[in-house]
Amino acid sequence: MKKTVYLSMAVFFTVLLLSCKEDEEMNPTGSFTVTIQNISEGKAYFDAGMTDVILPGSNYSFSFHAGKGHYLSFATMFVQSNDLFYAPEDTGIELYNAAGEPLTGDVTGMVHLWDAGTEVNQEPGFGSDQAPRQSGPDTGMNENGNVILLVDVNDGFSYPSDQEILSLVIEHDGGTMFTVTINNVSDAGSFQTPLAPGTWVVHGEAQPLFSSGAVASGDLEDLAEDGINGPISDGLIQNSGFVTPFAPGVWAVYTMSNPIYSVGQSSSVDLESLAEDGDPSGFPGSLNGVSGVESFDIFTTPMGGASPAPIFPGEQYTFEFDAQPGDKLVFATMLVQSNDLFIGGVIDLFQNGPPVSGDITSQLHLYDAMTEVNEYPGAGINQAPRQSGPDTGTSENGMVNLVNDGFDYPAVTDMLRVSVTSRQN
Ligand SMILES: [Ca+2]
Ligand SMILES: [Ca+2]
Ligand SMILES: [Ca+2]
Ligand SMILES: [Ca+2]
Repeated sequence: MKKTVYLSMAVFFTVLLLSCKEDEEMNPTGSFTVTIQNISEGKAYFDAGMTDVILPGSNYSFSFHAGKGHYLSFATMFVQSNDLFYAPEDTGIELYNAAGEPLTGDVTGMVHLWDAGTEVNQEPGFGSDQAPRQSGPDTGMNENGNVILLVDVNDGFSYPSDQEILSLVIEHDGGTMFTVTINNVSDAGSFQTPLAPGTWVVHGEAQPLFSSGAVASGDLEDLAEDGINGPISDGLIQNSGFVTPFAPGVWAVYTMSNPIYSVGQSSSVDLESLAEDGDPSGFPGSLNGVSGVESFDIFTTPMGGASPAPIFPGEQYTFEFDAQPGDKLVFATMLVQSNDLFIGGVIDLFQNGPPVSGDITSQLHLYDAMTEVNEYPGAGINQAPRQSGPDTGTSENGMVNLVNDGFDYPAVTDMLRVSVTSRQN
């Protein structure tokens, strides 16, 4: 009986000893899942603003940046009317041709007089419900119509030609910058009218102000009947801005030096392709066998997606790996609406013992691979969405740096959220 107890105790201690030894020899590892989410607020338009009242014989100019694929729309009331306004076609004026050449010169022929369809027309310059004479805003007989070209209205009144009232001149100031001037030339003719405070917007394929043949918005009605441009402009401005996808990228777990980028060091050809063209495909080959690199892969397909693609607002990439104390994670993903910018970060995967978890976005930075000269964000002709092919643009010194090019970018924390979940093994 005694013997059995001693034997059992011996077995127990042996097992205890063995399991302790095993714990000592085996490094505690962690399993990690990283999620990179594009949290940018989607914007329908690129830029927007207001125009002032333009009296006969005067003009108003405004400037903006735009890229290939951008259009200009604007609207300004023909004041001596009930609800007429000047504007281009509902899809706007295309600012670059297919070859990427900017539109310049006198483009008055692209501007038309529209009827908002919201107030019954009276004789131009005489109607008692027209802005200069009406008792207050929104006075006049409801028309219950649609936005259509005045030439299609047939209201029986005669109107001055567009060219007798205004001219529109577009200048290209170099790079991605344009200046547009609306001239009120009605002082030279027999019918004089102010052009009311208006609105402008730079956009992609869209009908931001109205759709020809459809009912006008209440904000357009205010602009067209009363020259009230605040509500329509505020809506456009709030819905305009720089928004970017993020491209497929690369991650690595390592112990020694960052194998993907180092500030002040030359970009590798693989980093150049990642940063300029969103193409990380060179990394699996070049990271293979690098000293201190323990694991790595590229991330290419958005969660829930079927094939490699950038992540647009609301979308995310995710990847998983195991690591042990002393390991760091690095990853990089291209800011797509740029020439060669990427967001990267280095994360210590174990801090004071347990594997890290949580939101690590504050540890990320916006870097410039310095392999291609930066253009205006979201408009440059050599940036990935608009360039004629990969690796197109003017080269620069190639030494990775924090971005410092004088352009405004949203804070990293307003564009991405990167979070880590982990468990100790
Ligand atoms: Ca009307
Ligand atoms: Ca009116
Ligand atoms: Ca650059
Ligand atoms: Ca490029």
